[in-house]
Amino acid sequence: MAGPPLEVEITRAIVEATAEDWREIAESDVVIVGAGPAGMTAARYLAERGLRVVVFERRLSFGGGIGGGGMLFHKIVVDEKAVPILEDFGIRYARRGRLYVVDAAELMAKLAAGAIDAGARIIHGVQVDDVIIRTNPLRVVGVAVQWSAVIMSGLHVDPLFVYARAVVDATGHDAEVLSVVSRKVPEAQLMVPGEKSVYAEEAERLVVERTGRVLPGLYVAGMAVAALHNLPRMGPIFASMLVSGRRVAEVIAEDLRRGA
Ligand code: 48F
Repeated sequence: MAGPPLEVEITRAIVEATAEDWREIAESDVVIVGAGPAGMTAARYLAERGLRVVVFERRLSFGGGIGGGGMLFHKIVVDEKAVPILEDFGIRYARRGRLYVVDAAELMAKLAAGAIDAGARIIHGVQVDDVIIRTNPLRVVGVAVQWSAVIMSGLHVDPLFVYARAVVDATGHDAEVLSVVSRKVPEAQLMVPGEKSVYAEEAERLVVERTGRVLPGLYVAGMAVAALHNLPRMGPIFASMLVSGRRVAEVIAEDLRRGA
């Protein structure tokens, strides 16, 4: 018995399965913006706590700044504070003095696999271009999302909305979500001055220290922390990105548990 043509089945399978996912994504526990090292690390540690986690990544790839390695050399480094995280994800490393060298492609692939295997969804080609707020008291309760392709085309197309109990800005150097809030939500009194010049050791320490909640419902991890607090940059040492991702997951899990 002939069923529908294969082309019809292809379309139905993709559209129906996507719609099923998006029905759940629309009401998530945590939205993470950016599938760089901080975002993917956070996704894994949140998802493994049983939270419904979605990562929106505007590109069609994982890893953010990992892929470029150090000046396109295909290795990055971490220091010892990231070793337990590398172990959790099964990422191999080789010691060199006080540093550990990691293959950039392996880091990208295994961070993504770890997040997905823990239950997080990573959605590519989608850009977060606004937040959803509630006032009195002020709280971020989700994000507005749009296809990257639509934004690149310059067409005027309204976004869709994703509700979340926590939103994480893990967008890297430009702190895009925080920048939107600083521009469009004056009552948040948020300034995003941008990062300082290189001071690797201080940057590594301070990014982890300042990771956490920005406003009720809004959190920051990774290089966006440096942009928010005018911290120095550190270049291709990635330990603080991973530790910041794990740290923001701990803070969010605790806040959600307390209902904060
Ligand atoms: O830039 P990115 O890797 O941020 P990160 O996790 O790590 C920073 C390091 O890579 C490196 C460094 C430290 O060693 O200096 O730069 O803090 O990853 C950010 C991801 O977010 C995506 C972007 O494409 C990238 O993959 N992104 C940025 N803005 C948006 C976004 C947006 N508005 N919506 C969706 N994705």
